[in-house]
Amino acid sequence: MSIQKSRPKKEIIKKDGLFYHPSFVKRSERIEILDWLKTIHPIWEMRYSEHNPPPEADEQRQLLRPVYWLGNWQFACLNYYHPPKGIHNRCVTGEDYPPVLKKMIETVEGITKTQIKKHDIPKGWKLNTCLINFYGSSIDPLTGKKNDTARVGDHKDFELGPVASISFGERAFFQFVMGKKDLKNNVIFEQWLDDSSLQIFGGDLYKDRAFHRIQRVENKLKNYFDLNVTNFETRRINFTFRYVPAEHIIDYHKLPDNQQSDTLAYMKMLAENSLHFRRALIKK
Ligand SMILES: O=C(O)CCC(=O)C(=O)O
Repeated sequence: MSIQKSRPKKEIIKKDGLFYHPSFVKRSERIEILDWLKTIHPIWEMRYSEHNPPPEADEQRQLLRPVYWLGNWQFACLNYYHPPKGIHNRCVTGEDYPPVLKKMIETVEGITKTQIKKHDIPKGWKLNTCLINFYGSSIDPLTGKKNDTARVGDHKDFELGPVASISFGERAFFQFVMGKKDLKNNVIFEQWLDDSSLQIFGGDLYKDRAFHRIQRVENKLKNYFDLNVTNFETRRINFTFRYVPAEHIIDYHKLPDNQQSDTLAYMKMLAENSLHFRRALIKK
């Protein structure tokens, strides 16, 4: 008798500090979100800039993927929001959530309050910041050669309180790891993130002490998203929702001159397709 191999069953996961629903997003919401995604123009950012050059251990490099931020934009060259010390001049006022996300995130905030311990949710916490990551392969415009960059190395999300993540497209293999990057067997939990799934994590272990990473994204469906990203084949999209206190979100024209100068080219790129960023550039 042959043993049939099957994919692991998609299951709801509930742990102290971690919640996962494999099919949280409704079909109609999925359609609406994917339609809205066609209206935005993600950008490629460089990690460093003129006034924030690479430290000795690093070098100037492009991020592995195009991104888009909602709520506020954390430009990579401004070093991202990093409390307790790195809180000023890092989060630039961004566009609002489209109605479908606004509504969905209210539900997610409600779920978070039932799944994450009260003392792990800061006062005033709300998921007012969203990073949209586009995973796939960059395509060399001259040769057509593809380079699969669908992964994220060990890192923490430093925004305070729980984060919530919604995924579309191919499955991603997600791990929580402890300690130094190259330690073997340091994985404390791993799981696949499915199309239309919701993952929430918070608290001392998964949010504060563990790092997390995406090891790989499957490439089985060969069904790529049709989006405004050139020379890139997108097979997974992830929305990560976080909390930044309103007092740490600043309008572009209030950034110090050096930071305005380092991000001006990105603001102009965004302004080409966004009224919000056009207005931000003319405001004095
Ligand atoms: O793509 C994912 O599921 C995780 C993304 C992530 O770790 C991040 O945006 O910080």
